[in-house]
Amino acid sequence: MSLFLGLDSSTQSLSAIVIDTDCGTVVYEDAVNFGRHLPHYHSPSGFLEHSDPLVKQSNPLMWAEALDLLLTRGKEKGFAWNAVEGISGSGQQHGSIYLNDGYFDACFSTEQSLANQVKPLLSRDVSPIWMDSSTSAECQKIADAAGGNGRVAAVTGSPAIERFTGPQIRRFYKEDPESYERTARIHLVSSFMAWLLTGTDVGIDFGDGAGMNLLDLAEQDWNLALADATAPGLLQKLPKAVASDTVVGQIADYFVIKYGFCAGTPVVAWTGDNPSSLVGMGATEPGTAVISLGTSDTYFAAMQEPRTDPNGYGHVFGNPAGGYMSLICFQNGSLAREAVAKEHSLDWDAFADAILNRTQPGNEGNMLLYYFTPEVTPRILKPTVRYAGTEAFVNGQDANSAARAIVESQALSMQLHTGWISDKPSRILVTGGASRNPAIRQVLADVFQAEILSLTVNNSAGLGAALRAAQAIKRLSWQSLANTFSQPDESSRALPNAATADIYREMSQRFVELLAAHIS
Ligand code: XUL
Repeated sequence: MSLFLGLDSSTQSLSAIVIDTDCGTVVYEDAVNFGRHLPHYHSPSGFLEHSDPLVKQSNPLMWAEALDLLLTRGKEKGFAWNAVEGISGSGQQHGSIYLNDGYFDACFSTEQSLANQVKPLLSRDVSPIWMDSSTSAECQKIADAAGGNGRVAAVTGSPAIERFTGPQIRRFYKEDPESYERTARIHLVSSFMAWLLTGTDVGIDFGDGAGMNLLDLAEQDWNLALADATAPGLLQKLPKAVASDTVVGQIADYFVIKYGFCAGTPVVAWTGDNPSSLVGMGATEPGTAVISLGTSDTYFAAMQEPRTDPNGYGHVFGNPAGGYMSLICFQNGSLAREAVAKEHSLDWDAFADAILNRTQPGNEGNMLLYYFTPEVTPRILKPTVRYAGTEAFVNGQDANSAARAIVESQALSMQLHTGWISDKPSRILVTGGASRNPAIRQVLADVFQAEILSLTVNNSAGLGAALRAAQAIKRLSWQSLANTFSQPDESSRALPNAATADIYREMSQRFVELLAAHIS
């Protein structure tokens, strides 16, 4: 038996998956949902209410409390945490946590909860997360100071982007310079969680660090000019940038005493949820595209050399297995699908039935601009929802077409905005909650004219974390890990219907027109 624990701290939940690399099996899985299990944080979808729709923040104590709860649940269910030989994790990307100088002496005691002990160490009680789009002015300032967005993209893999950590740090510095001054360390969600586990000053890995507008991809270190353009003294507040397979510390005594982990259990650097998912999907070599359908929808693939999006929406991140990955993010993912399902009183079975059995590809021309919250691809700051098509559909009286419209419109937008990444893929792997829906897989197959397949394991980010721990500690090869754990679920295969190719080519053109008509 050789067990490795992967944790994933996502927007809406903290999940755990334990793999046994000797037997090639998943031996434990659990998840704490922030809205359901920690309602006192008033974050039903993982973030706090805010009067400005551009601002999206979470309480970082919620993530600390979720870690205690997840491990407590494991212990109560009789799972032996002491059998775990190594741990890694992944976090929602770009979000930042601000800590004062007490951070450097922190030593967690089992007398109190983690959240209670982290509270006095925060120099800012909220964390801006990836859904925040309030930093346009800061992006402009950083780009101007650093020699233009072309330069920022050439160095970091992305132009200055609202949700990226650098612009968020600048906004904090401008709004509350005193608290910024009191900040001794700034962590990403991923490295914050790794700090909780080890109690030591852990680094930020190249995969997640690339989502900050601060990391020089070629040098694999922080870029001084960008740090200076972002906020004064920033370089001293950033942890080290480290390779993704670095052992950043050993599990803190808190977890040994409280949950029974073995003293000395190594913790491998955490990374972003998308880079982790790339590993979990077995897609670390170029040639396989992945679509992740979660709170955000993302499209990503491994890349040998960094290539940036000519339209400025996409990103280059570090690939935890070496090299790079391209990624493009669509903010209106599952929450938009849920909003349409709720508006039309459809449960997920009825939603799938509406698409598979009650409507046809092309949907009689019905389409939806589905920007319930600001969007990053394409860049839309003002929430905009428009139904376009038949009278019944526009009047909200055609629930079946509404279900098809949200899925088709999301797929069309994804296809439109990902063409720069690679030649047309013939096979795309899908992951995330909505990838279990056969209707969504079929629409993706038809719009992309590609075979769509999901894996037997659902939590690809968590699985990627467990695989990364196993690779870093046991030095198992990526290929053998992928062959064992990242196996396609043959029953999930959706094949493209060639007869729909023309329908979607024409529809894509109309989607562009619809966007142009309503989005300035
Ligand atoms: C990627 C992005 C999102 C978050 C979601 O750039 O912003 O996919 O990582 O957790």
